[in-house]
Amino acid sequence: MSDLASTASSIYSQALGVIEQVEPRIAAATRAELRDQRASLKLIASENYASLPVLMTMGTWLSDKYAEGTIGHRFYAGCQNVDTVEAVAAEHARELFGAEYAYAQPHSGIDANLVAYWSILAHRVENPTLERLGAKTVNDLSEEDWEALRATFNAQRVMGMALDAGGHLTHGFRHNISGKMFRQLSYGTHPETGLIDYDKLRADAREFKPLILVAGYSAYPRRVNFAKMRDIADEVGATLFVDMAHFAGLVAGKVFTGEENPIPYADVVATTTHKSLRGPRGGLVLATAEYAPSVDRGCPMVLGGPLGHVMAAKAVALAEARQPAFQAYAQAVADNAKTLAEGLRKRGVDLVTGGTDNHLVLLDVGSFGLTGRQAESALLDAGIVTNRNSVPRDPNGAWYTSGVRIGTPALTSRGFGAAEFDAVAELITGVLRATTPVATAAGTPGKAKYLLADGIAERTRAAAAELLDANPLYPGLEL
Ligand code: DSN
Repeated sequence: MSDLASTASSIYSQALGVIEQVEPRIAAATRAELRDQRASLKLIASENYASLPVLMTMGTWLSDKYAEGTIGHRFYAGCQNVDTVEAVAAEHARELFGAEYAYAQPHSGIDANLVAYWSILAHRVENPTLERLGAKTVNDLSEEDWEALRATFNAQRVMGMALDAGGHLTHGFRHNISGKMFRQLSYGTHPETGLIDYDKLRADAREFKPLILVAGYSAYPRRVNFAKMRDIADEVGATLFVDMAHFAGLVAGKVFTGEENPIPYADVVATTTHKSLRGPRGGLVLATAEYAPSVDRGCPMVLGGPLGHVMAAKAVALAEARQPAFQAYAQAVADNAKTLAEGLRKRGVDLVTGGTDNHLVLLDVGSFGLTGRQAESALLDAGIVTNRNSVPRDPNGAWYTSGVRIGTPALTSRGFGAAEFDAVAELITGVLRATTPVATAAGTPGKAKYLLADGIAERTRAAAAELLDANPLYPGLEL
């Protein structure tokens, strides 16, 4: 057993023993989660396994300190250690991504996106209004001017990727506060190629004239050309905001370089830290020096008190991501996604855009006669954890869907390579072929119920166990 595994075994065994004394159900659920994660093929494109040092860093008394405000400028006394933690996390983020400014406080990806939006509104709308009216802060405005400014916020326009093309709810959709804050126009993908249609996007942007052009996705299996996005934003006077929550690890690992690296092109970039970046659950905002003062107002403008223990874990994860091994990991994530896509394609599975050049693959399961929900559930029965997802122009809507999204970051962290991912493609195809939809009482195909052929779940779990046992999660950690 390695020194780290032996230390972690001892720390976690003792800690869970202590927790057990207070609330045994929580100790049991924590142990069960490790068992479940060890025993399943985790293919959710947005999940990963943080390292033991990252996990350990989250369990400390840094959690107990209030530190609203920003480094060196807090609303509470005694924040010197949280200042250090936040400064180290921000320094690693700036160095890793080559960004002018980094803000480590956001608690999640949605929070990071909200900080980004409000900082852009502050920079583009609020600050010029204050200047025009000769006011220092919004408190100096008359009731009338304040109401006028509030109405101006709400009249701003955002253009982002359509949800069924792979965009995220926070890119201006009605089910998210971003859709209530802004008027929104979506850009989709080309009906034949499935790729972003930059010419159409440019033409639509000329008409719509957004304040903010959002680039980024959570279910688009291809790379984005951020130089083209910058050009379009400049042409219409928009701020370019990139949501790289999904692919931050590929940027950090230098798989996305040149025009595929958003940092040199965007004004503001937001990300999560727990997906391909493999850190703790949380968010991060990067910005140019021009936008930095507005981003720095994120707490308390949008965010509650920063989570010192999580910012500390972000610093540890970002330090890990600056090591050469992380570049090898990120390249393997992309290579494995190609292998997985090819393995599925050659076995007859329809893939949106025909393949991938990032970390995710989007299966269209319509040709199996299944909805995404049926496929997701059948795969789960067989120990394969995925999530259903809309495909472009999805006939089954956003709840049942026609797609399943799978990604390689987590299993690549376990050490899976080309042979393992080809075997995973075989297992997925086998389960989809062995699943039949159950008709409703009226005789029409149901969208939720399904039947899995006898024995397939057990056989798939057994085959998966061989792959998983050969690539253990937290090897040597015993509880
Ligand atoms: N939940 C993330 C994902 O799965 O893509 C985005 O919010």
